Amino acid sequence: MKPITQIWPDDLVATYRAAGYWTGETFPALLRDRAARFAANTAVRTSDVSWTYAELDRRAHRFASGLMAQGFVPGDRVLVQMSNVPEYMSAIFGLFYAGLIPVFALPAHRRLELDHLARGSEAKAILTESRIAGFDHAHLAQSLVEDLPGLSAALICEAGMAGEGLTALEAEQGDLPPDPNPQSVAFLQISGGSTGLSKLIPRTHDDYIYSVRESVTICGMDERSVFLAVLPISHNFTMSSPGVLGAIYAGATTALAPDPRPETGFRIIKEQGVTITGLVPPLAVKWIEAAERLRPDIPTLEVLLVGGAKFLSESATRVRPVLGCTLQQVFGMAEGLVNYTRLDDPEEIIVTTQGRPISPADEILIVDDADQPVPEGAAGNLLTRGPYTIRAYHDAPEANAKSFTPDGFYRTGDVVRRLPSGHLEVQGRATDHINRAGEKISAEEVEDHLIAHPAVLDAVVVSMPDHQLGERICAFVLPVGGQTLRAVELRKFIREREIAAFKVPDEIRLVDSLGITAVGKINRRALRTTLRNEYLDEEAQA
Ligand code: AMP
Ligand code: DBH
Repeated sequence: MKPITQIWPDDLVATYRAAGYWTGETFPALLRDRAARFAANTAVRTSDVSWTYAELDRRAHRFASGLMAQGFVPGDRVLVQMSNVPEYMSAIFGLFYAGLIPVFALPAHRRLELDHLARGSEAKAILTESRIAGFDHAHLAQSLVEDLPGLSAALICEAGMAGEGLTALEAEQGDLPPDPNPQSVAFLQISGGSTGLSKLIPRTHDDYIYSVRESVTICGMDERSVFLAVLPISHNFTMSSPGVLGAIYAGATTALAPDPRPETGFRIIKEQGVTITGLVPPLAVKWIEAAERLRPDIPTLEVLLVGGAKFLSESATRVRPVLGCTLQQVFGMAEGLVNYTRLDDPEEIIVTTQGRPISPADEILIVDDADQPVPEGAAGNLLTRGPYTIRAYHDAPEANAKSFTPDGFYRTGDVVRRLPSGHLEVQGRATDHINRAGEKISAEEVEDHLIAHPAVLDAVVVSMPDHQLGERICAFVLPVGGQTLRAVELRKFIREREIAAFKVPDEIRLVDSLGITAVGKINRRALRTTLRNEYLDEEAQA
């Protein structure tokens, strides 16, 4: 097995420790400590489950013991594909207690993505639910175990068992391994990916817990808070900004939304006294529109975080008057850097910016395409380095050479402008991914799927503005000469490739030419821009 590491230069490690950013806390120690301090507080609550911290600790311990009894040893990687169910919380802490390394997949992922993540992380097992949103994940997990030599077990959480879905995998609480080194990798997050398939993001106990701890303070959470997880629970936003791990850090309660509809959200907020939640912009707009109609009774809601994609100020200004809570914009990335507007920022800043970094040690560079700083206040490429931003993806030398500068700055791919107050305004991005309602999709990955069709000579995938989603996926497809090809047929072909549904193009345009002969791989970037602009001009004239 390739070791999974994340290494900062020695002098920075010393600085981050001395400054108190890295405190040596680890995830297993965190839950143990909270279970001792807040034993009787409610950790997780849904309509049919209510677990105290003591109960969550007990369940995590039993699950860890079950994993150890099955022969898993510290350092083994486990692909986790779960939805917003209470068992998710006992599962991930059970993995931490057993010293295993979770690899976080999304519920929307299908065979192709799971295969890629399992191989890349050398996962020994996949942990999933028997069904999520009607899809048979148990079957898929079993067939991956059959096909992948290193993947030896499908661990299935039975769906709809009122919190008892993992019971069959548990064992009597036995001894657990010693706590890990805080600088070791706690888990692998996944990148939205601008080139090809997702990359693996190793996050350490020290670095991640720092970002979670500061997020708790910045978002005003404490043990009386009730956090509602609406977006997929394993997404970095829902996990850490301040998310379900922030709730654990604070000794607060996590409530779980089975679906993201505003009606569901409003009901749970009322029933559970939710104080804080997070949404992507298109959902936030839906919630605002629904609230105008339904006038929900949600006085406990204090903070609504919105992030994952740009939240337009026209919508942002409606949050406080309509939902009666403070908007907190959050601009983050699974690779690290997270920016928040502060709860006491002037309303003007809250509605027009995407916040400022968590840490005084977050270094921000805004540069032109030659990596030279742009004048203060001008838009440029955002590069960053700091106490919770990774230095490298796992086992990806080529991607690392592109995504990091020689002195360790991460190239975010985002184009931003900085205000004198330090707040950032996201202007757009320099890389070719599509941000479809907060889901990041690599243009190149979708192009590769299209080109795999025998009647497709070439394809170019671009983002198009979309009133509801923010952006949608548009594919320009050049058929092989003389072949007839229909968009519906191609769409069906893509679906059958067993990829996440959010990657299937929303629009397929068959063209006679892609504008340039012999496209090759030389300048697809320029081609994407040209095609997109031509299309937008045509639309504007129509
Ligand atoms: P990922 O690398 O998949 O975690 O996605 C992170 C990316 O999402 C960022 O680099 C931005 O492109 C985008 N993003 C996240 N939050 C915001 C936001 N509030 N406004 C604009 N873009 C955002
Ligand atoms: O989009 C993201 O990846 C994101 C958004 C908000 C994120 O990782 C985060 C907050 O932590």
